[in-house]
Amino acid sequence: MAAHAPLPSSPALREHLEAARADPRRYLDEDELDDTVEAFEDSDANGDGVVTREELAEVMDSVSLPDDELAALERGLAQTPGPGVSLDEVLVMRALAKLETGAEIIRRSFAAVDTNDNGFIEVDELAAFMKASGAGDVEAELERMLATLDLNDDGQISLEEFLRYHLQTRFPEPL
Ligand SMILES: [Ca+2]
Ligand SMILES: [Ca+2]
Repeated sequence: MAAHAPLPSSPALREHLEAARADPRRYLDEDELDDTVEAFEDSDANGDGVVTREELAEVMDSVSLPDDELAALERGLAQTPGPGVSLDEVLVMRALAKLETGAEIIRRSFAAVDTNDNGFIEVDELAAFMKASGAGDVEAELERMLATLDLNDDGQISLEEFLRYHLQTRFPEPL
């Protein structure tokens, strides 16, 4: 059994990635949205609503774009057919990258609690984690966590359950 399957196989992540493709704005907060729009407008030298490879190369000589914004523009150019990318396409790339980064952080948090590395957070692992993080009433906390995260009621938390919960709570306008 693949204890830590690659993230793209997660149905929860896939659902969010699809939702982000359909409506990237709900995955970006106001600052991220502003930054992406600004980087796009800075790069669109002739103002025709499309950033081409040539325009991006040119702007990079004079302006230093933030890493995330540059990555979104480059990924958009790489993955979109045609001579350039639109703002909507770049917003999708920015939202996908945010989701992928978020999912990887969630996966690492899961792995840190899954100390026997079997792909599930069992009750004793959860209890140990809560004691270490200074939870007062461990029993009550355990019950609360399991009620929230253990969707299939098998008494342990799978990576999929963990991802589903945290992706849902992490984004400004979750599904
Ligand atoms: Ca475990
Ligand atoms: Ca479960």
